[in-house]
Amino acid sequence: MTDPTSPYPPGPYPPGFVWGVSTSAYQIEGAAAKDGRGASIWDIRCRTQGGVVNGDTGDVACDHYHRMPEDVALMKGLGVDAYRFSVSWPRVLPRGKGAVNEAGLDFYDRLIDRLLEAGIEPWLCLYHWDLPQALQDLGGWSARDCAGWYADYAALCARRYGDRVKRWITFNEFSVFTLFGYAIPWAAPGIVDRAQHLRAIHHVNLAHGAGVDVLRALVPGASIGAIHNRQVVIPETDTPENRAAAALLDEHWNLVFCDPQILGHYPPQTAAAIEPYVQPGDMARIARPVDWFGLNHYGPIFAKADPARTWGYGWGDAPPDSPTHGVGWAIFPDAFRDELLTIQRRYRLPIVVTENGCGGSDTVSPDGAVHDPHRINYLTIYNAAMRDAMAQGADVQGYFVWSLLDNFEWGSGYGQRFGIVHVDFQTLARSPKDSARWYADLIRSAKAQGRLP
Ligand code: PSG
Repeated sequence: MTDPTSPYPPGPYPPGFVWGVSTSAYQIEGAAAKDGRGASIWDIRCRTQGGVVNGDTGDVACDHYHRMPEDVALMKGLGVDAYRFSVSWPRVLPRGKGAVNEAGLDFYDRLIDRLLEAGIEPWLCLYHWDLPQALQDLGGWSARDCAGWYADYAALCARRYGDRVKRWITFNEFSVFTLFGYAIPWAAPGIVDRAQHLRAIHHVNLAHGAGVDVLRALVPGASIGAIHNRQVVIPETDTPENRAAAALLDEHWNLVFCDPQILGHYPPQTAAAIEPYVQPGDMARIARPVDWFGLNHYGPIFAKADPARTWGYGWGDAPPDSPTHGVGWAIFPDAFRDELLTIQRRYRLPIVVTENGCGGSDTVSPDGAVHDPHRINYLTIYNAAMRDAMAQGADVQGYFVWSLLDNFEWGSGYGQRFGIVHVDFQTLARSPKDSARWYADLIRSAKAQGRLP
């Protein structure tokens, strides 16, 4: 159904629509011990028995640290407008605070300059999960001081890069790294503790608010966003226990960051539980105005009651008849359209889709190419769903594919490939998949349609 009053009728993408690709530091850079980089909680997680499938690590990853010029050239070939990357906190501040690492800072200078030369706008994310281990040793996000350490790190980056970088992101996927880091141990630091989980939620929210203030003060003309993963939470089967499980997971997954940051309050169940850690004035410190809402979306998630788990819920399975990704995530584009419309109505901010993509186990064919029709299909139907949402009034201003390159897929190691460019992890050779050519074509035709005759 098209809303005739919508500013974005179906058809051309709106002028200025940003097409991009996303990556994150630990997943692609490698060079983990190079040029003075400190250890992050993920370096430690990778060395913990059972932390990552296969014992894979990000020590080498895509070796982007040494192959950055080639990767920027690949992006230029795709015709993207923008590149979202993250800065590795322990690369620029090896102990998390105090002495800076000039060689680390210099790497991002070179990356930013290269991008600008190629006509690609840098979108800088300050935190994509790689907390310096030295700060974890002081309590990490469950320590209230961590918000201050984060603000100092944000100020360092703002002063260094703010002359060239205008698009800033405080955090990537707050709920994934807090829930999986502190309650369901699928990510670093792998702690299982309700109180530490609640404290981490609140302190990360405080860090976000402090980060927004720092960026506003130090970067003239900054456009600041935060990135939220949101997926509708569906009870695996419709029982009262599973409904209760889904309601609490919905708070932890979809609401405990967006609501305080944008609406100024915690959702009901969390508000009661988190109260002991909230000090007077905190809610105002958290709810600092941002310029746009970053959405990472893949598919719906399913919840079931699981009394053995920290919060009494666990991950359920997608219905047996539903199509899934290689990673097992349900393919359900209507939920993406609905999510965009929900965000528009609830938070009233411009939206940028900062991640959307499809995992699998792509291989190089005898003809030397990587054929990934499943990914092209996924991206096609998700783009159509996004345009539907735009036609119905969602103010979507950009779209970034996750990911430019196959990379270190956290706890799944290198087995799950999300790239539109294939990486051979033996030789580190890059080869664009069919989906890369498809994406370049989409960008070209979207821009051509947007042009006046
Ligand atoms: C996203 C969504 C779910 C779990 C993990 C992520 N989910 O729906 O259960 S992580 C997210 C992240 C990026 C990853 C990418 C693919 O920001 O670093 O590589 O998605 O997992």
